[in-house]
Amino acid sequence: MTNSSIALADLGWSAHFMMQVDGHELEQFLPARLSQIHRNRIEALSPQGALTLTTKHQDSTGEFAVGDWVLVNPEAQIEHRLDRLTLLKRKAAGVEAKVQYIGANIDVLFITTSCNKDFNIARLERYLILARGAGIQPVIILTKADLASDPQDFEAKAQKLDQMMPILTLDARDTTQVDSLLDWWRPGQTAALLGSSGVGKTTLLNTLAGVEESTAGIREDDAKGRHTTTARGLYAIKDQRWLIDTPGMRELGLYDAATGVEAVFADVLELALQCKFSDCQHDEEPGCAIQGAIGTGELDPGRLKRWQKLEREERRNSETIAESRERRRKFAKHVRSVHVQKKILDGHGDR
Ligand SMILES: Nc1nc2c(ncn2[C@@H]2O[C@H](COP(=O)(O)OP(=O)(O)OP(=O)(O)O)[C@@H](O)[C@H]2O)c(=O)[nH]1
Ligand SMILES: [Mg+2]
Repeated sequence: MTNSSIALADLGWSAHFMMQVDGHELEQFLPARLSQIHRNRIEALSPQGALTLTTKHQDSTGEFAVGDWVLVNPEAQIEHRLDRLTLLKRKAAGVEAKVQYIGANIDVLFITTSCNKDFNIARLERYLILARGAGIQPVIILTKADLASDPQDFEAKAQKLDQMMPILTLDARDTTQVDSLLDWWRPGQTAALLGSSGVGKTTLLNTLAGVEESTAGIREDDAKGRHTTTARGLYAIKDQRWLIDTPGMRELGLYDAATGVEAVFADVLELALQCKFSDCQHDEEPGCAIQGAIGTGELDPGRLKRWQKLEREERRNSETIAESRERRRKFAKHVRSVHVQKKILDGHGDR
């Protein structure tokens, strides 16, 4: 093995990426992993050290995600992005129907919340849908256990979502406790931290990596953070592990998440299959297995409501994003045809 191939493996390079590149390309281009995306430039890590890249032609930096593998040409431009193993995406915050990439080529998602007012089952379900939909192993991290009188209560509530779910309850500043994250994340793998502002994502990164990314105190009354981290970034952790820190999320809009919803609400879906009518609305129809399970206390009525809400939202977001993509595509086609017509009228057209 050459030095550079060792460095590539250290960065998380694997057979999945190697198979996409031929020898000729490797002579011409340098593989690199994106570590920060800005409006006009992209930071990356490579066997030749840190690089600042630009995109080719009209490619927007928004097409790329932290964690992506790319081939870089000698002009320090991104020649080509390699197919991703996994991609975390959401509906961008705000009214516009757009997709936002959270990170790519992630193996483990550390869904982070605190043992305080930030803890919210509906929000945890959303994060789990995101992870399951993307085929990424979720691990729930409950921080600030040192400040709570009843951290086990929070843990028990989270465990109800899935009996098999790994849950780590800890003080994010304590190195020994935080080392338990390493059990879920092998060398060469990439994990990402997701959660609201102030829950301790950057504190976990600092404790794990020994780096000093800035953190800040939260408001005491509602436990809300101050949005200290402003950009997603990929960082090296011990033994060739990689960690993506993200800014706190105010909202997590679902997009293209139908399989995630199905996986997280498998218990409800299984009951729905047993309803007498295939188009049962789980309201007051006779023979409704879901209402039956609510009646016996087997199913929490809140969970039915959350499932119905998420299903509606997922469908609406996916439809509006598909529609606005189609609108943009038609508009771009129109602009191109106007451009061609103008060229012909000006006498510059192909003859
Ligand atoms: N006591 C205690 N304090 C913690 C713990 N985790 C984080 N904190 C504190 O909580 C505050 C917010 O932590 P950050 O790491 O900045 O939170 P964040 O999730 O990165 O927030 P954003 O960057 O805004 O998304 C800091 O003052 C941390 O020291 C914990 O487990 N116990
Ligand atoms: Mg932070």
